[in-house]
Amino acid sequence: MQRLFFALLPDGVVRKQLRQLQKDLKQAGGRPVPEENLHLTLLFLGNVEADKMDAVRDIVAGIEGEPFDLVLDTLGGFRQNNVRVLWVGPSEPPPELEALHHSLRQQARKNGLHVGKGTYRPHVTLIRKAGLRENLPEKPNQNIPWAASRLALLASELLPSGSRYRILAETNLTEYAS
Ligand code: 2AM
Repeated sequence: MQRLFFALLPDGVVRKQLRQLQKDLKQAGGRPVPEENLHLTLLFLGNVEADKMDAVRDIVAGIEGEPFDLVLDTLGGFRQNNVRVLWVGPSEPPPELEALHHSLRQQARKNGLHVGKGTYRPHVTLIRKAGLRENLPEKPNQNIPWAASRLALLASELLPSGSRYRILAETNLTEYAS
């Protein structure tokens, strides 16, 4: 059994900007997500049994699509398992992102995986155990433009020190030849 999710992984430039944003939000306190863990979840699968692993990897291998642009321009917060989480996300998620989420969801369902019903709220978690949202700005100092192309299947291990993620499969969205 492994705890799995599909995510977009930021390139070096976006990662640096996210790091900067974490520093800009120091007043929120809490625990910044380590740089290597920064990601945007496409679909959370939760615990998946070993006999489903091949199917899940195949979903990644079968993904087709071109890179697309999104802009991280909104800060938000929510409670998760009684812990306050602070995130940055796109105020206008591009249709390609929604389409990718729905396609992954459909394929996961087809393979008998349990996917929750909640609305998809694309975001990059920046800080866990953060302070009150009211003290925080609504927008980052600078918008973060992201040409998303790197998609991965990740396994999450919950350790006392925090989560550790391992990339199990990865694919790159590439431009179609014209
Ligand atoms: P979070 O960053 O908002 O905590 C690995 O845990 C990834 O899956 C994280 O991006 C986490 O979101 C997300 N995640 C964890 N539990 C989830 C759930 N029940 N529904 C949707 N996403 C979840």
